Amino acid sequence: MRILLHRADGNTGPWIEDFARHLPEAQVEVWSEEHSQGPYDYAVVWSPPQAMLAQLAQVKAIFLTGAGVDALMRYNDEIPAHIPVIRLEDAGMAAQMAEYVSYAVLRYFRRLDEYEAQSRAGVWQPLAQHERADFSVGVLGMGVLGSRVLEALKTFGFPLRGWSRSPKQVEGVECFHGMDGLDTFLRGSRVLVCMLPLTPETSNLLDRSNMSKLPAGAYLINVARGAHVAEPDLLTLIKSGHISAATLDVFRNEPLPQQHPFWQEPRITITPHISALTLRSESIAQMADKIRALGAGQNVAGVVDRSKGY
Ligand code: NDP
Ligand code: OXD
Repeated sequence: MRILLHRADGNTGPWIEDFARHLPEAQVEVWSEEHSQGPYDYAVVWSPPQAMLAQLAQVKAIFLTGAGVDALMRYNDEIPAHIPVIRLEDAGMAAQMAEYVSYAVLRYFRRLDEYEAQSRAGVWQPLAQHERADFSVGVLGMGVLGSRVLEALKTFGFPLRGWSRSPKQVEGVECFHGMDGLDTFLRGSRVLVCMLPLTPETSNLLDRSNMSKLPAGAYLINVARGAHVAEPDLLTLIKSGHISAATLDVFRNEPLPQQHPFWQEPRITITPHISALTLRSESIAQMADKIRALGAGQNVAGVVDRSKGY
C-alpha cells in the first residue's frame, strides 16, 4: 500500500515514523512535484498545492489532517466525485476546543479580561459580577466539536443554545436551525461561539447585520475560520461598544499581518490558530483504522459531503 503525504511545514519525518507504528504495511512517500510517481492508494494532506492535484485525482481516498475541509474544497471540481474525502473527527481536538472555549467564556464571565487591564495599570477595583442567568452562550455549529464544547459548558450553568443546519434535540441546550432560526438564536446569545465549517453558506455569516442582532455588550469567540467574520464590521461594533470584546483564534490571512488593526485593539484577544491542534499520533491512529476498514470493504465515518462542503 502506497500513501502520498504532503505537509506544508515540511516536517514529514515524525509523520512517517508514526505511520510506520500504526500502519506498518504502508509505504509512506513525501510528495514532490518532480519525483512523485503514482498511482498511490491514499493521500494524506491538509492544504495541498495545485501541482499535487493530478496525483490526488488517482487515489482511493484522500485523508485530511484537520477537521475543517475548506482548504481542499477549493479544488472540489477538480477532484473526481467518486474519491472520498475523509476528515478528522475529534482525534483529540474536541477536548482542546472544550478547554479553549470554556476558558474564554469564563474569562469574560468573571471579567478577568478587565482585571488583566486593571492589573497592568496598577488599579485595585472590584467590578460588578455578571449575572449567570443573563450570560447565555450560543454555539454556531453543533457538530463533533461544537457539541463537545456545549457539553463542557453545561458544568457552569449558563443558559446554552446551539445552531445547526438540521434540527437537533440536546438536553440542556435550546436548539435552533437553519436561516429561519438564526435571528432568534443570535438575539439571545450574550456570548457567541463560532464553530462552523467554512462553506459558501457560512462565509461572512458574521457581518454587521448579523452581529448587530446580538444583545448589547455581547462577546464573540471565533475558533472556526477567519472568513466567517467580516473583520471591519467586527472592529466597528467593538469600537461602538455593541460587542464588548472578542477572542479570535482564526483570521482571513494567517499569520495575521503585523499591520492588521486587530493587533491594536485591546478588546481583541488573538491566538495563532491553536484552539485545537492536530495531534499527530491520535490522527494517524484514526486514519490507519479507517484505511483498514476501507480495505475490508467497510464504510467509514467522517466522509465529507462534497455537495454541502463539510
Ligand atoms: P462538523 O462537520 O462535525 O460540524 C459542523 C456543524 O456546523 C454541524 O452541526 C452543522 O450542522 C453545522 N453547519 C454547517 N453548515 C451550516 C449552515 N449552513 N447552517 C447552520 N449550521 C451549519 O465539524 P467539526 O465540529 O468537526 O468542526 C467544525 C469546524 O471547526 C471545522 O470545520 C473547522 O473550521 C473548525 N476547526 C478549527 C480548529 C482550530 O484550531 N481553530 C481546529 C479544528 C476545527 P448539521 O449538524 O445540521 O450538519
Ligand atoms: C482544523 C484546523 O480544521 O486545524 O483541523 O483548523
